[in-house]
Amino acid sequence: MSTARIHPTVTAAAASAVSSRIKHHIRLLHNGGRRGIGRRNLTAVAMSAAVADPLQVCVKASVTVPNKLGDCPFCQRVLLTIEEKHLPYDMKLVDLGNKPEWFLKLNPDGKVPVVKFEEKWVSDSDVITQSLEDKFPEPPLSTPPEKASVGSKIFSTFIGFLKSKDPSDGTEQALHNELSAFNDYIKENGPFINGGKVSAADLSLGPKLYHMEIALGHYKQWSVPESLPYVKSYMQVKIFQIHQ
Ligand SMILES: N[C@@H](CCC(=O)N[C@@H](CS)C(=O)NCC(=O)O)C(=O)O
Repeated sequence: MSTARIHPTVTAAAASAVSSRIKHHIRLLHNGGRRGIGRRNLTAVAMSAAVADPLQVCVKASVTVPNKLGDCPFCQRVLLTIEEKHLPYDMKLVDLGNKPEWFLKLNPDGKVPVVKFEEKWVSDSDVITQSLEDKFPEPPLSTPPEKASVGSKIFSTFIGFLKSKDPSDGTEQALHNELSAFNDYIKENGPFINGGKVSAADLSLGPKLYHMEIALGHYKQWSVPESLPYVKSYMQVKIFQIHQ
């Protein structure tokens, strides 16, 4: 496994924090057997479990590769949060193209991710990650309110550009503007949104940036411009790649 390229001017403290996280994830990868942890109902054994029973987590199954996690930034956000909190979990892969009865029974909306907390299935990644923070406060992952909205418009502008059929309608420029603002922010304040430590805002944004590049690469032959090196480095942090 290659070493993560974090930030062109990453500090020693940040590098060491990330490297211990990478070691943690390497252990998870070995437990999972391969990148992407692709076994149904896999129990991810974390290093310092704070709960006795694994959390039950339903996530999207890949549409192309059997028994592999699918492309869902909301599911990835939840899994990354659980892993950052070193909680054990059972991952149940759901075929969203043919939703099984057992899944529709526990979540009639039919959406993933869903997580079981105290016998109750909870949906929506915002609600789930907040519940994880409340129930398992260590390590704390909250992003300070004044930084919580950093990068928050990138996903909607990406969707605008993805859906656009008119190359001159300004949607590509709108996305570029948001990414450029994020590039400047990380250059000044990084390597993460809250400085040296990963926080909830990164765990939400990282998977979305990954999906942005995959989708726009596929449909528009677009990739993050070389002129935004801090965005590129941010996307390559290993913690975001564990469930890709
Ligand atoms: N706001 C929700 C969005 C979840 C969502 O849209 N999940 C998609 C997969 S990426 C889904 O379950 N789609 C299935 C469907 O709509 O039938 C969250 O943050 O969890």
